[in-house]
Amino acid sequence: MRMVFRWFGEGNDFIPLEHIKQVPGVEGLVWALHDIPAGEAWPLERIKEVKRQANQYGFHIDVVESVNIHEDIKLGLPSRDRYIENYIQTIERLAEVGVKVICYNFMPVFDWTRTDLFKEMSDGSTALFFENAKISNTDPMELVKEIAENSHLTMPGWEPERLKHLTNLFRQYEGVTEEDLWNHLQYFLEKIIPVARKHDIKMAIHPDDPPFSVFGLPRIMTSKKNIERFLKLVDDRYNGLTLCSGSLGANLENNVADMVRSFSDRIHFAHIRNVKTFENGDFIETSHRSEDGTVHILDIMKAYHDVDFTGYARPDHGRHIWDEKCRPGYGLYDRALGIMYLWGIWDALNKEKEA
Ligand SMILES: [Mn+2]
Repeated sequence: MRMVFRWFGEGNDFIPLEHIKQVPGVEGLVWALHDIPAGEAWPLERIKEVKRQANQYGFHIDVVESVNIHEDIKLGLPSRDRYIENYIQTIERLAEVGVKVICYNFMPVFDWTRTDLFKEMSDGSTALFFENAKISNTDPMELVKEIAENSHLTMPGWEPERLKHLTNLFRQYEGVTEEDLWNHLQYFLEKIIPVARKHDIKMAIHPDDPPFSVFGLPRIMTSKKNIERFLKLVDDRYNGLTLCSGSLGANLENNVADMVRSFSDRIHFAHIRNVKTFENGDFIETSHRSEDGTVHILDIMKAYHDVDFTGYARPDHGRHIWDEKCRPGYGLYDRALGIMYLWGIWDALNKEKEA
């Protein structure tokens, strides 16, 4: 397991690299050029600049999250070929600086959805929260406004420029079924995966967050059965997964530890976090500790250990604790605590194996 830490870039993250350096066992930064709109090729000079910044602190930049996919690709419009060309160019440039894994997702319109970014918990900490009933009663425009006003910094997947056209986007998705989305994903993969293979970059799709339809939009990366189907669309190791325990875990029917064992040779990036799911479909993000949520982090780590996982892993999100001013879900403190929990399990399992 190679521990990495998401960092949103110079001037775009509250956390200095000096502080990330002090978290035990973090070897690399998970990064992206968040200001480049989806569909445009990333400039090589900008990529190299991030590499220089990271290398100064001894971090590698092996993992990129995310190179976002233009909506026209997801919609299967004729203009998609131009955006796929740009995507290929970005892959080639990332290969030039030694990037190994690209995380991306194929969710229509929204990267992820929550109804409350700072929901207070009983201990006074706050965390990202999803309230089912609120989603059914909220106009997506309202939610976008709320998120934009409360997130402190621009959130990936919720860029104001793109979401200005929300009404239009929703109209474009009218009549687009899950089967259509599968077809559009396959079209994309058939163009991209040979390029990724040639450059030794593993493509790692992130599951849908949450793993069910929101605002009536189609969603497909939601379950074990659907992940199996995904892996067969292009049956190549370079067509792989970012297995996110918190996203998949928001549906209690998903057994993430079982998925780790089933898909181990295709998991290139592990997102590890816990959520507490309620019977009415609501869920809140919790600490990493197994007993704080409904996702069995301990079982999941045991599964990764049993399959000799050598890929990259990061604590996915954290709560907001100790009055930290931070991006929702991306404070330093709770993610650092999460890392220590993950290392604690991992080291104990290593010791057990040696004995
Ligand atoms: Mn994730």
